Amino acid sequence: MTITITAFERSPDGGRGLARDTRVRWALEEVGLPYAVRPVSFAAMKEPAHLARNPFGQIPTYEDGDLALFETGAIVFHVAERHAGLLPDDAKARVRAIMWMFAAVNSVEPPILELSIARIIEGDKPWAKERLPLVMDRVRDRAKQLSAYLGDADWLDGAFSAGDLMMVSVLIRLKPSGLLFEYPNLATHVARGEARPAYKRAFDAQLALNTRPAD
Ligand code: GTB
Repeated sequence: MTITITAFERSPDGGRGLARDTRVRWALEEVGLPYAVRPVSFAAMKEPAHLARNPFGQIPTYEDGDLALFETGAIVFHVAERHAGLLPDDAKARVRAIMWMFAAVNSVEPPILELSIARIIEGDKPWAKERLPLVMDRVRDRAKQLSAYLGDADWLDGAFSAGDLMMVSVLIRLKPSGLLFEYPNLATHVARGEARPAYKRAFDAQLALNTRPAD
């Protein structure tokens, strides 16, 4: 059975790694699982066929036989649990890696998402100029804490894990605002993730989908 994921037919970033299918592709590449991609348009995402895969009408989704999943944290966890390479064998290290996956989506991603919304969607609102610095400060609070924790370590808890994969995927979204580069060790953490061959394959596949000629 081939794993099939959904991705933007045309991603707003032109397929440069910011959309969340990148992290699922990356996880699949890390463990060496082949997968197919079903591109979906913004309109198709809100139609019944896709809502049956994800009730929130979003990408990415994951299908393997009769199993259909949404939420990147759950998808990456599912892949990591079943295939070697993303979770340590030691029970305590394993649950710490899972803790970092949750930290990425639950503690670090929310303010970063707020920043993207404030810059892209609310940028032309009359109150945007007043709100943006507040949102940026909330991102800085989290980034500062994470940066202090990471210090000069290569990865969050010893060897590379799904925790790093999720955290790097979340931090990447701080690149367009430049905020990531205020924290050199976080920027290095992201660069270390991006340098992994599996990440490069995931990135290249997403870019290829978005730069293909129109049908
Ligand atoms: N919590 C969910 C998960 O982790 O799976 C969130 C999924 C989600 O936000 N999906 C977005 C989506 O489908 C795509 S990734 N949006 C369409 C909609 O809601 O109608 C968010 C995203 C989109 C585009 C860029 N970009 O181009 O820069 C970056 C991130």
